[in-house]
Amino acid sequence: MATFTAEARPSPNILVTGTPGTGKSTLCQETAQRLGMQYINVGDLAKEKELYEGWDEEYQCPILDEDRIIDELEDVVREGNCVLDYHSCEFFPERWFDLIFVLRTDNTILYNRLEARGYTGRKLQDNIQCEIFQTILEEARNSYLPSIVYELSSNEPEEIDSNIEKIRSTILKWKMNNQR
Ligand code: DAT
Repeated sequence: MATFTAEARPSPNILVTGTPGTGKSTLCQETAQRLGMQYINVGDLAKEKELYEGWDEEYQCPILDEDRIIDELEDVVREGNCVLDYHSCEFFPERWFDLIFVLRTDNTILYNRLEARGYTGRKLQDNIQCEIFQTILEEARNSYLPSIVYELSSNEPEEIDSNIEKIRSTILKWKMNNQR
């Protein structure tokens, strides 16, 4: 099976990131289906393979074993054409991604979505603050070339289609610039 280096993959890898509840899974599943890409939900993968290294008492959730996640995905990502979904972005190797999309949602809308998901108290407040302070956007700009980081608004269902079109055109542009 052919493998590709970061410079040579024929189709880009994209990372869709953002605060929990901004719509990553919804957008990624639809994008993967429409654009014929491989969808990887990093949180689901960790759960499925128990890629954890402890328990966070404060947030009452497992702590991701980042090294094992990277080992697990290295070969898949090397082929290109992947769409990864995760609410953080700094621990992935920079060479994995060609394009980064950060989803953004207005606070009130996000609050309602997270409340509907059963989030309460500190967990709810912290996630809302994360969005207010643009934490994930800053993390993306600090971890990758700012020129490959795109912000996408994710408030309304109609934006799912327009965001997929934006991803499609950005991929096409990447392919034109990376033709060999
Ligand atoms: P995430 O994967 O970022 O945690 P999700 O895809 O599970 O988010 O979406 C959270 C909720 O919001 C879910 O009920 C679907 C809804 N949703 C997602 N994208 C949306 C959009 N663009 N407009 C309205 N609702 C959206």
